[in-house]
Amino acid sequence: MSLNPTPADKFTFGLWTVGWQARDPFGDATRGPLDPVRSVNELAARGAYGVTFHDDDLIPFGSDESARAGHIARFKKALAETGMKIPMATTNLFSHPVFKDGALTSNDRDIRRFALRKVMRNIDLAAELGAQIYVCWGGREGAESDGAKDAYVALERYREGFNVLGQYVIDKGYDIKFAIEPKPNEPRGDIFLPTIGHALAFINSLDHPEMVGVNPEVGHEQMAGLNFVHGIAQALFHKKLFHIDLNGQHGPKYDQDLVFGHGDLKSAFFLVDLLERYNYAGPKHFDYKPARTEDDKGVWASASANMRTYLLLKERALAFRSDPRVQAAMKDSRIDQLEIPTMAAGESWKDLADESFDVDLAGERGYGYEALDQLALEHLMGVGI
Ligand code: DIG
Ligand code: MN
Ligand code: MN
Repeated sequence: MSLNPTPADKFTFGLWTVGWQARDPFGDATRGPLDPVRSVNELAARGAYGVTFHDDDLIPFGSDESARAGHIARFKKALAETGMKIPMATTNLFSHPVFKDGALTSNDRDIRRFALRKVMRNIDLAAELGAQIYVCWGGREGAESDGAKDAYVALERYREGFNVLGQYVIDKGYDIKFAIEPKPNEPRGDIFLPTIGHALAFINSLDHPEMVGVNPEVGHEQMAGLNFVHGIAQALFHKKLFHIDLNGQHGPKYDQDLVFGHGDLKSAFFLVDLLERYNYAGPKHFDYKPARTEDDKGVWASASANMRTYLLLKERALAFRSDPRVQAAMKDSRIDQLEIPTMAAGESWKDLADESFDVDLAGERGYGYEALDQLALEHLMGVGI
């Protein structure tokens, strides 16, 4: 298996990732602005499939119509020259001070209406560039104090916003679905729809739930102390994994947006194993930040590192599952037994009565998970089989 990324691997990057100038709450930018055209060319040269963008990444906020047209034209030319795709787009509803109390859930109705106009404008551009997924990360939809926001009412406004945008896409005839990106906190003290579970429940309340899925990000679930592999399994279970943000995180702390695999590597291993086994066909999108310490050379090394790590883990996961020792260990763990329905065809609860079962004997059974986990670790470490 080749470790050189190609467009067939469907690796994509947000313009805001390699373009992050590394400004943080405690320090100024350490890198200059990055031309989106250069990002397209550099990522294409490294085997990426496409790029994604917020409206403001491509068209600086407040640009007039002619400047806007110029930015778009240059970008389109670079896409045509490289063959790079735009599978996903999204809106920046979090940088401008106008959104400091939220966008779709701001207490101020005129700001909520402005936010909807901003999203609709960029949905038009997304459709024009062929994007089929529109991500909605509500970074500012939340509060620092429970007195500031009635969360119940905020969810009503949030639902209203999604219903309006869904109707817009339907009326325009766009082939676009929405993907909600959960995050528990940062930049708000608490963000609404904080995890995959909250988002999945919320989607059921919408007018067109079939148009809305999730875009889970590795670090965001792990910031909440949750198991990302389980979260993705549930998103797949509900057929709502419309997109994914891959990166790294070292557990519950600020959002690190590390290179994919540079946080919890074992979780990344089992994530790639799950995505590949369940034939996730969407873009493998990296939403990460090159460390503030890096110069231009470091930025591009980090971009390649994301893709190389995914391919290495894919190769290791395949070796793990085809290892006869692993297959034997999984048999010992009776992993295949979980796939057998608990009830036989035609059975009902009535058939559960007076079944002979020795609870103490059953309680003595071992599952052999330690040996299986060690094999996974050794495959991850590249220990020869
Ligand atoms: C942060 O994780 C968010 C924003 O960067 C963007 O709106 C979204 C797109 O993947 N991820
Ligand atoms: Mn993040
Ligand atoms: Mn993200």
